[in-house]
Amino acid sequence: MALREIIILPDKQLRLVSKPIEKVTPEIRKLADDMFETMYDAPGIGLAAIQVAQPLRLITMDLAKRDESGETKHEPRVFINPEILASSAELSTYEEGCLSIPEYYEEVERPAKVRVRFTDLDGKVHEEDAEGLYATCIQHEIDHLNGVLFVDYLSKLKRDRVMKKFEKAAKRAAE
Ligand code: GNR
Ligand code: NI
Repeated sequence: MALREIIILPDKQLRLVSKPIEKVTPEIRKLADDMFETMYDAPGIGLAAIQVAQPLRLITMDLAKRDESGETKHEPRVFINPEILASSAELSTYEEGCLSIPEYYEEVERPAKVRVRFTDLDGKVHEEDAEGLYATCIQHEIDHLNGVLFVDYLSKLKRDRVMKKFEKAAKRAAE
């Protein structure tokens, strides 16, 4: 396994539409392994391949919570070519963050429940109902596959402010 660099705003690659994965090759398995290592290291609860500069429809996620003994068991999940089949009319609000927009958090309203179809690393197709943090996270990650970021749901004022902040920081770093 290897750590990969997470790209951050204003990197234009974050706006790419990622390509479907036709076959689970050793390269795809290696990419998924590296994404887990990168995600746990960050740390984050989800990661889309484009965040490590690979425009492929691949997501890693781990929503495991600490149990009573204080230990965290890993619950690694891989989503290949995920699709949202249905979304609830009911909405829920969650304070979101993104590893590609470090140290910025804002409340986002999204459908509270979604039905999702995806393929796993064995090529098996699954359909699941997601709610709670799972629903929020899978929608946030599928947005990445379509070049959409959570700041796109904020007011223009807030979005412009955060985009400018990251553009300035990139310019300063390039000097
Ligand atoms: O680690 C993450 N936490 C998070 C919190 C609320 C809503 C979505 C997320 S996903 C984020 C990691 C990330 O940027 N995934 O793309
Ligand atoms: Ni994100």
